[in-house]
Amino acid sequence: MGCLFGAKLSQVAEVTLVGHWPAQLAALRQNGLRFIAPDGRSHTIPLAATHDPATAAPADLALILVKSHQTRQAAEMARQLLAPTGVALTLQNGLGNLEQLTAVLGSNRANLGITSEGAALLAPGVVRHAGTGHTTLAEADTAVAPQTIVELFQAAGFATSLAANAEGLVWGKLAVNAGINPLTAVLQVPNGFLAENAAAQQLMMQAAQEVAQVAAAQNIQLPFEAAVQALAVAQATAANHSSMRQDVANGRPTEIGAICGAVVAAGRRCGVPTPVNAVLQTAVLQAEQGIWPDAQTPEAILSLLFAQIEQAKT
Ligand code: KPL
Repeated sequence: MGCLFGAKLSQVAEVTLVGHWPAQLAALRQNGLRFIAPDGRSHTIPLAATHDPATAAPADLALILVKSHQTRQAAEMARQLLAPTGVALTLQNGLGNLEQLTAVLGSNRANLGITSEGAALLAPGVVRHAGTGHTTLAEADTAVAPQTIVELFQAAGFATSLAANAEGLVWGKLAVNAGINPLTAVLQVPNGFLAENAAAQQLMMQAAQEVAQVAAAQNIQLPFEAAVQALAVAQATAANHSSMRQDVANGRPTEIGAICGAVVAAGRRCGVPTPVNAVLQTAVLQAEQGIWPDAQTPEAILSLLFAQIEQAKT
């Protein structure tokens, strides 16, 4: 996602990609970024890339697109590269990212949004814009006005708007991610499978619905009906491989803790049972460690998950 946003924003702003992965930094420095558009056409974009945040200072905007377990470190890097009036914006999945940015930068220098843009890194320095989506930023009283960032994103070609209900936005995206990401990771299927297979669809919608119940118990209003939206996103991104599926396939830690883990913890705090999210969390943790049996068919894995959920309810 960092490469996608960096590539498109570089048409309208000065952009530096900041990261730690040596192969990616080397490829970007040597060859630039190869950008493959949704229609399959590709071109190369020269982009500055560094591991040292100080070389990107002083920046007006730090777009935070790391995995949620790297947010704290990214916040420290943002502190080094931002101008005193610069703002960090998280478009990450999961709960708790804005809080971590705010702890380091202060509330008038951190904001959040959500995006349904899809991207896949095919190789170091090669990104595919897998599907166009919509980006929504929260209204906030920050040093750089959210509207200014909306206009920047729009100029770069991202459909972007502002919304007042920041918590609703995050919990809405959380519901979609809890519905789609763990199941695609455990079943190793593209998002569209969850819309086509009746059992998978049922489980996806139950997981999203649980998130909505936990949100409702905290008086957080979702901007849509969670289960319906999860289905709509699975259909709209049918050919995509979710970020969590890509993480499991590549042996990387996933964001399950900030997604289902955060839902289970919040559910416990407000007395809402979350057996579906709890079972999906365990299943993804097992998949991360390669314990989940690859040889099983999606149908067999789904039956097992349903049985585990029934057990978790008792
Ligand atoms: O946010 C996503 C992700 O993969 O992390 C969705 C919306 C599920 C798209 O794949």
